[in-house]
Amino acid sequence: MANGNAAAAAPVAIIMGSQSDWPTMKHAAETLERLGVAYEARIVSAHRTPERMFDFARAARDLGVKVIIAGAGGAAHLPGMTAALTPLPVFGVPIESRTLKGEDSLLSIVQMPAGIPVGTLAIGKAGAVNAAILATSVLALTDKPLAERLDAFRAAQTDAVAEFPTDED
Ligand code: RP5
Repeated sequence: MANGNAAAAAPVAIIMGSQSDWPTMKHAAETLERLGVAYEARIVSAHRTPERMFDFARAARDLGVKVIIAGAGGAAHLPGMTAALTPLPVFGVPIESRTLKGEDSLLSIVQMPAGIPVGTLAIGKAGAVNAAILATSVLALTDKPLAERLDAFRAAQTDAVAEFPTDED
């Protein structure tokens, strides 16, 4: 379920540009764990480890990866470059940068030229969580037990919303 070096790749790959992205991207990992979706998380920097990015992206489909979640901040090239190297669906998570609060990350990821799509999520934790749910939705198209777990996840979320507000946190 979590990180591992199994021979066959997990269906979801979570990649990020830096260790500093993990506090955000771990929310994607935790959401996949709640949904019972196997993943592998690794640091792949478009700028600092470009060869690692090329190797990962070119091999991903043949290894059995189905969906890639890519988090990056600042001049966030990782999701777009990864999408350029593989036909797998890539969901980009803009990391909330210190200087520009993630608006730099968001615009870097979302403004892809026509022909190479990156499904771009919200800045920060919400984007990481939703990337995981979206990846699960893709996998659930061809996995009935997973579709049932996703339905249960969504129903539990609905049930957890009180109808009336209280003063308690
Ligand atoms: C990007 O640069 C990473 O995705 C990260 O969000 C940002 C800053 O990286 P560090 O300087 O913290 O390693 O490539």
